[in-house]
Amino acid sequence: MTGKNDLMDIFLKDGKSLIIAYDQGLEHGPTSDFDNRNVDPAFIVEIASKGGFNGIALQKGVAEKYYDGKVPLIVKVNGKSALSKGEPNAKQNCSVEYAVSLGAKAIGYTIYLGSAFEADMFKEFGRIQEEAHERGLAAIAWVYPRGAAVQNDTSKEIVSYAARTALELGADAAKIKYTGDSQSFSWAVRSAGKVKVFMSGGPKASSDEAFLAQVRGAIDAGATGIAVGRNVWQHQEPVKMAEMLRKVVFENLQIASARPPS
Ligand code: FBP
Repeated sequence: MTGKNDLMDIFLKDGKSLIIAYDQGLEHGPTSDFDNRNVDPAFIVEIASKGGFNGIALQKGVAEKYYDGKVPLIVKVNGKSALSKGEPNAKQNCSVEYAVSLGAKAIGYTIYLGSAFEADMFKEFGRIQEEAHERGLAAIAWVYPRGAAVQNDTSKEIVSYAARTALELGADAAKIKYTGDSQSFSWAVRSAGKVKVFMSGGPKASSDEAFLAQVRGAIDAGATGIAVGRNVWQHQEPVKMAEMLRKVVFENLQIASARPPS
């Protein structure tokens, strides 16, 4: 019998993976994240294939209108806006069936671990995960500890708890924030067991080197890869950034060797 983990194979190359995320239009709004280039979804869809990404994560509306079928699709089936305040909650906005019709090979779902509404998200993800597996799709959980109960969402303890939650709830992959160093992140990877761990990007880093150091640390910790947005598509040369990322993730190069000579 093949394991459910095989559902992630389409997103992997030699066991590693680079995923580009572009759901920030809903999560953050077209404000400081965007400029004249990257507000256009077509720009990101093109980077996904030109940059050699192994997956692209989109909300259903963007997938409907812009997805070109060149890179395996993850449809985010829940989300929330930055305008909603208080304890975070994100409800399903796209069925698994509809995600399949758009060409999805996985669904993405955000769980705000620690939120007053975590039980609702656990329940909804549980149903969606089962349906996704029945239809041959992987279930990727964005597990973001958040809400009044969470003091530090990048501490070793909290990020590891996020990783473990993904395993306990049946995710095939977990997208989690970086803890800041490789050693502590390795405990999160260990806690995730057979769940594939992807490092989330966060706001654009101060330099290429600073971002590559995070990626290097995550890979050294045993992560399968990264699932990032702004650090790629806000970059002046996104395809060049993707090339540097491929060198770290797939060729296992150190930062100095991954960067082009200046
Ligand atoms: P970035 O690499 O741009 O941080 O994107 C990763 C991501 O998980 C997106 O998929 C999502 O829109 C965003 O972060 C959510 O960010 P947050 O909830 O932390 O503001």
